[in-house]
Amino acid sequence: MAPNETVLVEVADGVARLTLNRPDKLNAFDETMHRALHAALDEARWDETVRAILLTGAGRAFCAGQDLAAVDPRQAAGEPDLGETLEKLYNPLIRLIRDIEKPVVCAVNGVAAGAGASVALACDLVLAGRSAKFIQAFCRIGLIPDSGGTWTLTRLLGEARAKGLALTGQPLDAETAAAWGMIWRAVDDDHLMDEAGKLAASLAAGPTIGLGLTKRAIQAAATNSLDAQLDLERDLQREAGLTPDYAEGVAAFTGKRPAAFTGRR
Ligand code: LHQ
Repeated sequence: MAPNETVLVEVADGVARLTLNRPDKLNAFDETMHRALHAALDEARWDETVRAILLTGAGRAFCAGQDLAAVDPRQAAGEPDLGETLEKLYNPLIRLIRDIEKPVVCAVNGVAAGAGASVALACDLVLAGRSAKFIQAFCRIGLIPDSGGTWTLTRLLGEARAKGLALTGQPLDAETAAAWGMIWRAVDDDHLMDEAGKLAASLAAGPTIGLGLTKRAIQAAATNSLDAQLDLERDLQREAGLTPDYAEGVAAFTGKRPAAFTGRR
């Protein structure tokens, strides 16, 4: 995977590290960065040597959402169609992150605002530096939380907190985000990339197919009845039980040794 300007890509030891790279704009999304991120995620999705993805931002922010200069109604030729921007760029990105059957870790290294917060929260395991803030900035400019924000916030936090954040735009610090169950962990800023790298590496050494099926099942639980979920678990467990990693896991357990998973079918 070749690096490009707006998203840096490094693959090592089973982890694809993708770094949003428009630090002067706090990594706000323009169309070029969107396309670069989508392409990098898609490549990591199908690359068999990649078994976990780590997403972060260059500089002092994770991502400030949409680049507002690129969608300034005063510069638009006709009426702005933000729905089209979502349909064309953001919605495919969120769907892609959720559909990749590999763990996606997000290291929130600074502010995550607007759609930047939504992208972070679409990832599977979110770590944030203690100084990072999540800002539902949409209400400050007359918009609604998008890129799955109304869905994710409501599911992770419940209606009271989702509305509190979305209607006031008040920043939420990383510690509170973790205490509220919005993210996995808050860690010291200095340790963020080290911790996130270790987490991604340990996931990359895991039973990739089983982890991917686990992701699919947990996501399906949001809309399934218990009956439907029990059926889904039966089907996915059948699939997991056929993987070499299951045989290896059991052999390692009975042999009292660490498992050497391959992540292969
Ligand atoms: C920016 C941005 C930015 C451009 C900082 N754009 N330059 C989806 C579909 C279609 C359309 C619309 O929207 C969406 C979803 C969305 O994401 S809407 C929400 C968009 N995001 C925001 O409203 C957040 C805007 N940014 C901010 O409120 C602040 O920058 C935060 C609170 C993130 C950080 O504040 P500070 O630490 O004080 O930094 P700063 O404001 O000084 O920003 C540094 C530079 O980055 C600055 O440029 P400059 O040339 O003056 O140094 C900003 O203009 C630029 N920047 N966010 N979204």
